[in-house]
Amino acid sequence: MLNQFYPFYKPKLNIMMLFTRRFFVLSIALLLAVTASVPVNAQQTLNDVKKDRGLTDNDVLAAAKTFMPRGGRDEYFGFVGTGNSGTMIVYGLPSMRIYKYVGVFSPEPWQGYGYDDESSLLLKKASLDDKIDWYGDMRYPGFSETNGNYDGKHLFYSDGANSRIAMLDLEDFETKQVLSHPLFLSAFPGVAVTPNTDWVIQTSQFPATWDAQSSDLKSGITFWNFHKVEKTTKTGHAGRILKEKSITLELPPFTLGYSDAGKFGSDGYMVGLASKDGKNYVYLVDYNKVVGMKTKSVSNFAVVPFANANKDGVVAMIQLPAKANYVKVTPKGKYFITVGDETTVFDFAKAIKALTDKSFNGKVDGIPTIDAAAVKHGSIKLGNGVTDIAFEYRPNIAYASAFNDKKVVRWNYETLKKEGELKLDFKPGQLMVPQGMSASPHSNYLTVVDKEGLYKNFVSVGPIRPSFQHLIDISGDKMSDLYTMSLPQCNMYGSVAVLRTTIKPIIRYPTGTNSRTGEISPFKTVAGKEKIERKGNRVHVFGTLIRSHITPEIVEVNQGDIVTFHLTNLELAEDETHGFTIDTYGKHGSFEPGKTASLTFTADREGAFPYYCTEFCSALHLEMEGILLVKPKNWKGSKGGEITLTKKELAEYKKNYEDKLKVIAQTQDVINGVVKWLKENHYENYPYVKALVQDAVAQLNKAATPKANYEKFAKEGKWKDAFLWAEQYFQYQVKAADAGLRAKKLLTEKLGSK
Ligand SMILES: [Cu+2]
Repeated sequence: MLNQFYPFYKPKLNIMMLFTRRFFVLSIALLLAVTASVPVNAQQTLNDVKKDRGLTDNDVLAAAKTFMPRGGRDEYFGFVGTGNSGTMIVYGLPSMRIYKYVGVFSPEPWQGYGYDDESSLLLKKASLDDKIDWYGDMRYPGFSETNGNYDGKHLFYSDGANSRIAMLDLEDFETKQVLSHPLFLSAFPGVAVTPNTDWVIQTSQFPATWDAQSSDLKSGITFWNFHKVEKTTKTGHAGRILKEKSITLELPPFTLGYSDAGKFGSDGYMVGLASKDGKNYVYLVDYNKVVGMKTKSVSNFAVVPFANANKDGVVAMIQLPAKANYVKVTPKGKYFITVGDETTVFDFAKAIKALTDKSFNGKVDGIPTIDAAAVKHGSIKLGNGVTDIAFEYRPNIAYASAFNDKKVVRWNYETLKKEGELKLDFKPGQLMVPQGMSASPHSNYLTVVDKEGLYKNFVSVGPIRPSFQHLIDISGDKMSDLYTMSLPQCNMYGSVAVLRTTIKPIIRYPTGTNSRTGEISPFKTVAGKEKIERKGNRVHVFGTLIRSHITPEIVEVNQGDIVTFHLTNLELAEDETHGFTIDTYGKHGSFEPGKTASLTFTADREGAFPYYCTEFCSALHLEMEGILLVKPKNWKGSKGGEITLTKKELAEYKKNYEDKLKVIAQTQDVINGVVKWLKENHYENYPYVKALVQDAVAQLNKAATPKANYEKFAKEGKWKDAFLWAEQYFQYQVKAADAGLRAKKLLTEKLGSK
């Protein structure tokens, strides 16, 4: 019908629909044929496999320790920042399976992050020039805490390259906030979180100017104020960083490094690394005092001037004998440990007392210094090239990675004695024990970063290689290297992990949710309310997505119109995400069940542009398509009117129509049979089956209009139109039958498993 009015539109919809189903059947057949042609070994015993593959008992033991049987669940969720990629990897321990990449500082097309309007706005707001920064430098994540323990709610990241801070909600594993730092041009790519997540601490890295008015180089520590329950939304708690309540402590120009917050007895204090003129320090800050001090506004941000803070003795430096890579606070807050070839354990209480009593022995760049010897618990040489430490659940036990010695050392920071070591065949870097930076380190596992990926058993994938990390079993006296995980698109540094059961992710959004705000979108659209609104050259399409249909199927606009597709995924079922793209228009969205998102673009090219679902969602997934018709500028339309069909053509259409009615009747019999069976077996008692049946009914409800149309055109003797509408009706019927049959299959399984 359309091609009569738009000669530039090539009709493909109905023909394609028939073709794609055949194609689907064909590909399944091909797949089966290929599978069948793979040579299959005879039944093997474990010993056969060991012999065939040259595996030792230790190899098999290591495999058994990390193997996740079907239906099994990992004990921990691990989170790794990908460095320059600006995304985060979610993986499981001990299986080391990657579950998800989440866009944080960079656009990520799979979830439409930085592509749909909602997430583009979030990223644009955090950019200095209203453009999206296309990369990041994210190294050390911070977990939200309650009483010093990871509470599984939020993750925080600092972007060292573009001075941004991000907050993720683990309810749906999405980024909710990205803020641009108003003062720092250079930020350290890690954060520290205080024991109740009142403050997320981000420091500057290289000294820089803060505003155009001043050429003074400065450094600083920002205490981002975090509210756990900023607003109650449909989906839950929705904590937020509040910029207007955040404070920066101004410092003289030092290069700042890794920092950590005190706990329990040292709660209210933080420590961090600083260096200047070849000298190395650990600094101590009484932040409870800082956040209560008088501030001045710089670039609309509250700043505590250094002069004020120094006068009140809230900051001090302790000089270190050599460069340190990290400073970490022990789980119960008793010590802070600076990590390097000389690893030094400082007594937190003594350091606090020295700061409070102003027991200083000098000054560096105006900052008072505390004598290291007076506040030191002791120091230990753990190896050559000591890079990092991690704490575990046994009291006072920590691990250290000795890069040059290729070993991990187990040691006691109370007694300052080594307790064991594991020789490795690679140079170990950063370390992580699940919940290791919280008050309750948990696990029998230690992960070790390997930057080099040079081992004999890795295939070469070109000059740039993935990052690697090893999983080490630390449960017994004898440690063992269990598994090597590759992390693609990642230059890995630090990571965190938490007990999986601490995190309670949602399954679907309440229908119409803007996932970035947690609120119901004003563009939410429900079934039957789909519409296209036009005001001048501004076009809003309010559409819906449900297996296996995109409504509306045809959108007509004029060249130059500004068009927004507001789409809502109506699925009630689990894991029924639909993707959406318009061919060659550079737009992609991901629509998880219940989500509403918008895609805006200027329709600047004329033609017929198919749009379709990009996420495989059912056997009829390929039929989730429609077409955007962009009418050329100055298009006047054709002369119009029905093209006259010859008698023979008309007779052919009549026959096609009548044949189609027979197929429709047969399909209806199938549907009726399925419905009868489902009712007899009380499908309504099984929520997931019930959701599938609701989806099927929704498809059938859509079929009322095509039915009225084909009956009307048949009465008028317009057999071509009658046939095309009957075909349309059949499409809905097939989709309903598909959902119904899946419901039947699922219910059969459920009944069988009883
Ligand atoms: Cu789909």
